[in-house]
Amino acid sequence: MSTGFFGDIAKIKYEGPDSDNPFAFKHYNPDEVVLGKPLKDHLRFAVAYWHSLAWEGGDPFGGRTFERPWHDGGMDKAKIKADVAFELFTLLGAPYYCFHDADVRPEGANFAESTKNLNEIVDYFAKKQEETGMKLLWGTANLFTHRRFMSGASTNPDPEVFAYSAATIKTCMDATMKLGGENYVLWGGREGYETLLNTDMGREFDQMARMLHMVVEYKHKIGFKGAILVEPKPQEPSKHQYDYDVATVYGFLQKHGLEKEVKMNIEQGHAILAGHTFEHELALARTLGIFGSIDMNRNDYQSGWDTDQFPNNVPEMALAYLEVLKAGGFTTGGTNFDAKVRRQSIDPADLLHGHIGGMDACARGLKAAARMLEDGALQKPLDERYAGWNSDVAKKMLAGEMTLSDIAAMVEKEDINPQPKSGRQEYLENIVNKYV
Ligand code: XLS
Ligand code: NI
Ligand code: NI
Repeated sequence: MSTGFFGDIAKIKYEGPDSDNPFAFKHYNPDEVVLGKPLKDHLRFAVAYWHSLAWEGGDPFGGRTFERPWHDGGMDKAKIKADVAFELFTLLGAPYYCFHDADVRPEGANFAESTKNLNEIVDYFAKKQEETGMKLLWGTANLFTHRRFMSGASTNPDPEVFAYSAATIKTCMDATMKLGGENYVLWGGREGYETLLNTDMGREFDQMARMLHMVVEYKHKIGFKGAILVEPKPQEPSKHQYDYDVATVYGFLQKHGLEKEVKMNIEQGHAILAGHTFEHELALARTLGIFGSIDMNRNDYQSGWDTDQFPNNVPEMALAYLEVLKAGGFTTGGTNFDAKVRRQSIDPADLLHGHIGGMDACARGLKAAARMLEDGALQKPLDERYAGWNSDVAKKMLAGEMTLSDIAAMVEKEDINPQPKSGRQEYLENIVNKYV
């Protein structure tokens, strides 16, 4: 039975690029086969519960702009929210969703009551998943909104907050496991600091490492088959977020012997805030063997905060999906729209427009990436650029078979005099443009 929230809007179908129907896909045909696999299995789209269902449209200067029938309520309203959520996923043919505990259940008077509320909703979700065929891409714990977390979760100076956080993560991992979730995500919302005047950074790192070790231990204990993913972000809400970017998190994982256990959930907007491109973060994770999943959105390039807009920049997305494809594609991961409609976009239909546009843009990006890959459009020039390394002497240098002195003697004897070659950036940019 429909809630009526989306009126008479029917399931979104693919109608092709010539369609003028705003409630149709122009580029995302879920069954279209690309590189031997249907688009839906390449992209593995997920809707983020927090932005589309829980967020109320507030900003620092004003509160709620969205009037939703489930706001301000207890369990009954949480179930109405769930009904509408699964309608949204179904209309889009998502086929995945992601959530934090706090998005889906009312906060209880204490930990036990919050857990009871969560478990009741999890049972409700389980039924809805069965009815609709929707699946959980990942679950996570919100350890940043409630005031108890204002000074951090695992990195809090108060061990009681550490304990509360550990307990909450356990319940969220249980919930994720029960719903067949394919990953469990840790974004360190308030794991960072505002001022060193009140912060012992070394101690906080140790606390964070202990928590991550316990998460990994618990994953194995309960037999969770999904991936544990850390989501880097450089700033906001803390001035100095510890999980700054992929490189920083990798160093942390390696120091604590966790680099084989934990992978990355990489978000476009967070990459931009860190002063990187999205494809940089993806390429680095691929190179380090820790690529997991993506949070797809876009940041306003003029703002210094995480604007979480729906993505629409196809050339950028093509380069991002090229990295995903080079990493072998998603295994447990997927494309989670960690994106929200703007606060003036108050109609239920706007939720659909945001996702339809995002899904179409992703499909265009992925298809362009696949064609570039098939043609070796960027790989061939890259191979040419490094071709010198195929020579015997170059291989010897890399294999550690020559010392600095050997090399110096060789350069002198053979009068080696390198001549610069063009990096051809504009030529390469034109190739990308041809494919998008
Ligand atoms: C916030 C993060 C958050 C995570 C999940 O900026 O992107 O939404 O994805 O906690
Ligand atoms: Ni995110
Ligand atoms: Ni974010």
